[in-house]
Amino acid sequence: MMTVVSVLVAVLVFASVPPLGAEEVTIVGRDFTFDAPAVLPAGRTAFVFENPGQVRHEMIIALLRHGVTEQQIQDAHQAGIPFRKQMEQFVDDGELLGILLARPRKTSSGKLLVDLVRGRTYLIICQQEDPQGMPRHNVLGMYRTFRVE
Ligand SMILES: [Cu+2]
Repeated sequence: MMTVVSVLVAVLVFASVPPLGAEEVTIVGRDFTFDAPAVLPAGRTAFVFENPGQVRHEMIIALLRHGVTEQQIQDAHQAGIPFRKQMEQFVDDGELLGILLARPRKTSSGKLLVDLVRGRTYLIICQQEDPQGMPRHNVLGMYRTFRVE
C-alpha cells in the first residue's frame, strides 16, 4: 500500500513539472483581438493558445527586427500592407517561429516552445479569414506585440 502511495506521489510530482523547464504562458485569441501580456521574462517558454471565440483562430509568433515597434505594425495594418510584405519589412530573417491553432471554444492541443530573447520584441498575429474572402483576422485587429525583459 505504501508503495502505491509513493508511486502516486511520484507521478503527481512528475506531472506538475513544466515541460523542459519552460514557463507556460496562455495567450487568448478572441473575435478579433488577443489577450496577451505586454512583457514576458526571457527564457524557454511554452505557449498555449486558448480560443473562447465563435470562429477558428491561430497564433503565429514571429521575432521582430531590432527597433520595430507595435506602432509600426499598427501603421502598416492601417495602410493595408499585406502580412507577407510586413514580414519582409518587420520580421527578423522573415521567419515565423511557429503557429498554434484552436477551434472555437477550444484550447490548442499542442504547445509551442520558444526561447524568448531578452531585449527583443515579438509579434503574435492571426491570419485566418472566415468565411473565405472576408478580411483576415489581423486586419480586424488580431495582432499584438510583447517585449521580453
Ligand atoms: Cu483569428
